[in-house]
Amino acid sequence: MISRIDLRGDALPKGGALRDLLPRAEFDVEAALEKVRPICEAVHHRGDAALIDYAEKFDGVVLDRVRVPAAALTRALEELDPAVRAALEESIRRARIVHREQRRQQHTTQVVPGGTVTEKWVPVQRVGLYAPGGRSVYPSSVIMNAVPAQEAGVESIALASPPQKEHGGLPHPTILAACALLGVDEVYAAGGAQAVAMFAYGTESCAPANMVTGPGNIWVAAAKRYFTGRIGIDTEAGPTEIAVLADDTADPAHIAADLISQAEHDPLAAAVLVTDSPDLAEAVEKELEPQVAATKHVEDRILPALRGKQSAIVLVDGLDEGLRVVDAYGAEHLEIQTADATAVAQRVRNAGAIFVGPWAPVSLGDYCAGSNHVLPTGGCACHSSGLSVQSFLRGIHIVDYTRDALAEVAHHVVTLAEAEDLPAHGAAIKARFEWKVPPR
Ligand code: HSO
Ligand code: ZN
Repeated sequence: MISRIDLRGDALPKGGALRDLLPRAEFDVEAALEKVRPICEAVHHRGDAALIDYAEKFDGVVLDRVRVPAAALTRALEELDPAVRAALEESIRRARIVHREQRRQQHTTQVVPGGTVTEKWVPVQRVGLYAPGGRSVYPSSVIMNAVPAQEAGVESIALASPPQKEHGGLPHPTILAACALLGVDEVYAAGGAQAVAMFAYGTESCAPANMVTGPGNIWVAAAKRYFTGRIGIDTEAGPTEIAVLADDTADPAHIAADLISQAEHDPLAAAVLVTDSPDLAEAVEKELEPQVAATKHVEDRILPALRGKQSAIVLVDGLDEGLRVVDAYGAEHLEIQTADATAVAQRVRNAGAIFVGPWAPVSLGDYCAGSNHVLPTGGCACHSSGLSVQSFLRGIHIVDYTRDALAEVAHHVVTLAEAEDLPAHGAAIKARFEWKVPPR
């Protein structure tokens, strides 16, 4: 059901070649870009009318407007299953606790007497959040996007989610209910690339946003790439990934369950086990069969995900080699199921989020750990972080120097300007002192 990659002995390459040996899904955002371009242009030129046309074409619904009326949010919350409501509220509460602590204080550094640089943190003014529909209706992702934006102090937050035929052209009711719980009251029934374009350009009913975040399919990822540079984005968000680094102390039933839990998202989802224990590898493989047989979404998602070239059990000689492998892979989610997992987690360099020991499965992080579940995929964990308050803040340097403080360093500025053949830069300094500052 899942392939094996044996990297024991000399099979473990040195340096960058290791990354090429590791399994990864193909997610060709570049190819999708071609299809997305005309959609974005149509929204640019025709605004709401284009959104309404695409709702009919892609979602099969005829909308008379894209903005969701406030009454629909209230109704969705009233009709929400109380147990789901309580779970969402707990998820929100925990996410707020963690994200509130991420807020940054303004900081002033005195570089020299009379010369300071202050870093001031300013929230992005308006953010568009995207929540997918269809296969992945995740109110939890609304929480993971809205909470950091709110805790960062973003003034204006809007959300878009595809209109659903079976819900009278409104986004899915649990998405609406999550918005109501979060206090996000500006909601649009728009999906895919056209929703990203709505936020990027603005339309008659939706003001343009400075930034768009949230998971989505390949069209959403392609639209984010299309608008990069014009608006801010979080990440392009490819199919989800779980990697587990485990030794012979781990419970194979837990590992199998956790691998399946992320395979359940998508046929392109990746489930990777890295272990130095051939016995554990065998036991996990044995566990997969009955556990897969006992669950849902088997044929359409779990089996293709586990059988796909993006998933594998990777055998290594020991923990050090295992760490090299997981660092080269840079998983979105990494579980450490080894002896002294806390210490091992500290040695990991590349991962979107790390889940330590037997009692912190990825599912906990998906909903209720307090951590964020919008995380870098496709190896982007090697250079990027998951969504946080920081994602919605800009650090602005405020440079404040007195005459004496500028005078002290003026000759260096002029020298560097001359070295770069930019005499006007130097002249801007000289003009202030009638150039009496002696060149040192
Ligand atoms: N594991 C997904 C997030 C999610 N799981 C939403 C359940 N619902 C990507 O981190
Ligand atoms: Zn998940």
